[in-house]
Amino acid sequence: MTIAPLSWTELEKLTDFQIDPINGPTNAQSRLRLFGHSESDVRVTLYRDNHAWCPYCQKVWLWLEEKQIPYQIEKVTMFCYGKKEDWYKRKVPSGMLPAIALDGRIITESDDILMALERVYGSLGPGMSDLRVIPLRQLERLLFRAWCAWLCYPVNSAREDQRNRDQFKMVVGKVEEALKSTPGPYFLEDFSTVDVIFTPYVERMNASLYYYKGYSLREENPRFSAWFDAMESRPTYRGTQSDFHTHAHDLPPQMGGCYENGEPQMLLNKQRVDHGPWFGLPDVTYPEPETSRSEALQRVLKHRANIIKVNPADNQLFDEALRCALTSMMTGEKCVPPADSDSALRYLRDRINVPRDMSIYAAKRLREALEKTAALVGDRQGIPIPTNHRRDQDPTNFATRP
Ligand SMILES: N[C@@H](CCC(=O)N[C@@H](CS)C(=O)NCC(=O)O)C(=O)O
Repeated sequence: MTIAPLSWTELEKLTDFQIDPINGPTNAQSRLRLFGHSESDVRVTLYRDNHAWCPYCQKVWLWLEEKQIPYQIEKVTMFCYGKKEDWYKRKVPSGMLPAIALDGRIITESDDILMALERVYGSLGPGMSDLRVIPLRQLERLLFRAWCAWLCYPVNSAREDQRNRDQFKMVVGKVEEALKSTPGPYFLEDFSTVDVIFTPYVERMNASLYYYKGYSLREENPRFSAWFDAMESRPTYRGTQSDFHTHAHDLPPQMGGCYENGEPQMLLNKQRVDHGPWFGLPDVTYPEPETSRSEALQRVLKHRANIIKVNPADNQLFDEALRCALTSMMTGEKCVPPADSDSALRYLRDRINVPRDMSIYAAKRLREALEKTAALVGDRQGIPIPTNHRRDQDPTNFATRP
């Protein structure tokens, strides 16, 4: 059946999605986390990026969430998204993230931050300087370097690409061995700081190698696969988790380029991450929550004025097209958008950022609805996502610092 787009007021009635940003599960929108404590217990401020993209910020964020330390959050713009805030440069002249203020003292460098936090709050399992942890921290850096060597440099031949792949897989083999040496899915007997340290880049490796090299880290390595599954059983990790689309397009400006190898599997993977279907990609395996659609709707409703303003299409045309996509997402019925709105709908499809905007399944639902609705009127893509900056995502166009 085909139906007419619902009005904004009618759409508002279809969602009651709510989170408790202060004491509820981990999420990217929080500015204060108390875990049942009172505000006077807050001794830590975490300065992290607006887009929940920065991997070193994710490391500190996840640690604070796991330890349930009361803290507040200040969001800062990364260079590739827009202008770094002057107030932050006065605190941290390099502008680098993350930083924390601990009892008013600024600390930078994610490892130093974790060590300083350990001194005050105790460690998460064995600490950063523990003899079991140090070699695993070194292994994480080895894996990181092998990943960069494969992903971030152009090669002259398929043989060179294969050599970099072999080198990366050799280090992955070492990580698999490390994971195999304990009975459970984590690096040590129990979940610990080591898992936190591996998380940000392993998540980015999984996404970027799938997209740029046709290699599925999570599917091709049984211990990694079990580790990812175990991580996804933790609400803390779920709250910080991103999706393949976000990482595939956030990484190039930050890493100074990501290079495709053009192999058939890579081309298939890229097509799927960019154009769907997004369900079934190995970026998530836990079951979809029942609230994914109402979460996506609630997030769009909250930011709809800015979403419409930054879209290159005419505001009225896109307003109607967007309501069509949301109507279809919520009712399951086809809703034909105005003619020529296909590229505008796909512009938004390509700019949903996980977890900044919404959780991974909510984003899949919204991408799917935007794509299906766009396909009813045409096959024009949106303006391509830039690869050397992401000022199309400049936070000043969306939310401003209170
Ligand atoms: N070694 C540092 C690295 C931090 C780092 O590279 N941060 C990047 C973001 S992931 C940054 O702040 N870049 C400046 C910017 O993009 O604004 C750490 O562990 O904290």
